[in-house]
Amino acid sequence: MTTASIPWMQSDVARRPLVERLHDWVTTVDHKRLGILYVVYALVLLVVAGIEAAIMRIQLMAPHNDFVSPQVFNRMFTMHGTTMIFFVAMPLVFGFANYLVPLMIGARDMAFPRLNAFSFWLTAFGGVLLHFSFLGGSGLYGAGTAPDVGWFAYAPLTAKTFSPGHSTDYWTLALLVSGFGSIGTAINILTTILCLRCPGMTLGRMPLFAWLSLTMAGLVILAVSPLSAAQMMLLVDRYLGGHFFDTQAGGSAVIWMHFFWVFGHPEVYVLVIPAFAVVSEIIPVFSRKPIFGYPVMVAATVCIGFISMSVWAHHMFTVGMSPAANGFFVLSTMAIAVPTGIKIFNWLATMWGGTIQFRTPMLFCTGFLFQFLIGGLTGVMLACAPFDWQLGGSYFLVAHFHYVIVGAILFALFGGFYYWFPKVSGRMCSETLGKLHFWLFLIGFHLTFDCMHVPGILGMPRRIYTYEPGRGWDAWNLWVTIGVVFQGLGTLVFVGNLVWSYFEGDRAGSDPWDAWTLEWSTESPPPVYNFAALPVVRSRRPLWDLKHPEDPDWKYEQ
Ligand code: HEM
Ligand SMILES: [Cu+2]
Repeated sequence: MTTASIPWMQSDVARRPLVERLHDWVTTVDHKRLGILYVVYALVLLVVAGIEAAIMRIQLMAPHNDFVSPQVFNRMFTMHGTTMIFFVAMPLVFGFANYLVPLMIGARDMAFPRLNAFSFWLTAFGGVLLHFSFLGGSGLYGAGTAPDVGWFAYAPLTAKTFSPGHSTDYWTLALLVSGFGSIGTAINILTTILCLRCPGMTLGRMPLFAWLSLTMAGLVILAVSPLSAAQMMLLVDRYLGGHFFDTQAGGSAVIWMHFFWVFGHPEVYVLVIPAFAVVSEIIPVFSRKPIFGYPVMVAATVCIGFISMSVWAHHMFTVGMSPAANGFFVLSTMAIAVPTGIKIFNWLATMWGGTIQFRTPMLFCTGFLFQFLIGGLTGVMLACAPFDWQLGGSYFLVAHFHYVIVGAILFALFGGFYYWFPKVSGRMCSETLGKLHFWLFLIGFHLTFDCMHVPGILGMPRRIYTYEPGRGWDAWNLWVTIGVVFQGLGTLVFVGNLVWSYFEGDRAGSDPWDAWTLEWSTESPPPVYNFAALPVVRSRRPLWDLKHPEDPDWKYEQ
């Protein structure tokens, strides 16, 4: 491949001054560049939030430790959780969707390119605003630096009385601003998929990735709106004398929880559905078989999307709801395991009898399957209200959600990185470094999060600053921290791999994995306009049809 075929990357590097190239990136409205911006932004904050996690884990490594002060510890877990969800996981998911959806459905860009850019910059600004809180020392603003109210910021902790100064304002404004960005992006993804598909790309022929992005976008609109409303109410309480969440004046602290979890629960599906999307593209290609049960996969996902809107109060079993309400949320939560199980079976059925190639993307997807199963099972355990009363406030819960968020979502997205990096950069990632990354991360993940279940069962609460020796927690906590070291090393290898491969990797060509979806029909990286002539599609695997005119899919589908 010549440099001339990679117009906006390599020829730029050769000719134009740095300032101009930066200017191009800052003012871009191209969905591919915005996708890259999201992902790079997320990776930077992944390192920041990872350092915050490491600080917490050093503090908890041994009993009676005083590596940081209790106040700093509270700030660390607040900043870690908030950053990871809103400024790492969400941007990663949006970055993947931004880059891939138009290419996969045969479109030249998103429906609203300028809204797309605006949304990215809102998200980016939100993260910067949140981190500026570190600079707001007591000398400058009266009190407080980084927020210390937890990523869910329960009332009345966020009231002026308990959170004087501006740390909580940074938290709420950052989420308000980035929330508007998320809603903008979701509207864009939704409109793009519904209106900009190329000729022949019916809804039933879209790659599963596009279907799942559509579901994710719908959930973002439904979930982030109540979150934004809650942030505005909080601002009214803090600045305009409102009492929405002030129990002393007739407000309700529980209503904040409802608002937060009506967002918070679907949010975890906003993150996990794109992970499903990535896995649904990778597993067929590396098993050399079409996805098993396409219509069922679509139905199960949409079903998960709907059910996930009706389970939020499983985060509130200990609030004192009526038995009937608790019962409803127990059952609806467990119901979600049914479509989820169907999806797992279908991925396995896709692998079954296939010629499986364990390249790095496939390795990460295999890790995903196994770990998502376990995380789902501890979820069903927590969905039993009496079990939740015992362990909901403990380290067991922390183990559950990290199992799904790291073990499933991050693993799938890592797989996605290795799968689509050749498309984005024109270069192959190093397999050796990729496998090293996989094994380091796998060992680190299991050391950290398997071990975390045990002190939870033994009674270790979440969000504690330190603990007494002799409760059976000590050794487990040490192992948990040792696991973090492996995950950190794995992340370094990953970032190193991306940088090295970008400059030194083998040329990828347009279709290095012999794949089937439209993004692989363009050059790597794709030209600004994506497709010189819009493709025409007759089946779910348009590239297979092109490569195998003697045995095309459209003969069999429908
Ligand atoms: C079959 C699937 C799942 C079930 C049945 C399930 C069930 C639950 C339940 C009942 C809780 C509440 C525990 C409590 O607050 O005391 C919970 C917490 C949580 N789950 Fe899951 N879960 C599932 C999958 C997931 C997935 C896929 C994710 C992430 C993408 C996730 C992330 C979380 C998080 C972040 C929390 C804790 C939030 C917090 O308190 O900070 N779960 N889960
Ligand atoms: Cu939930």
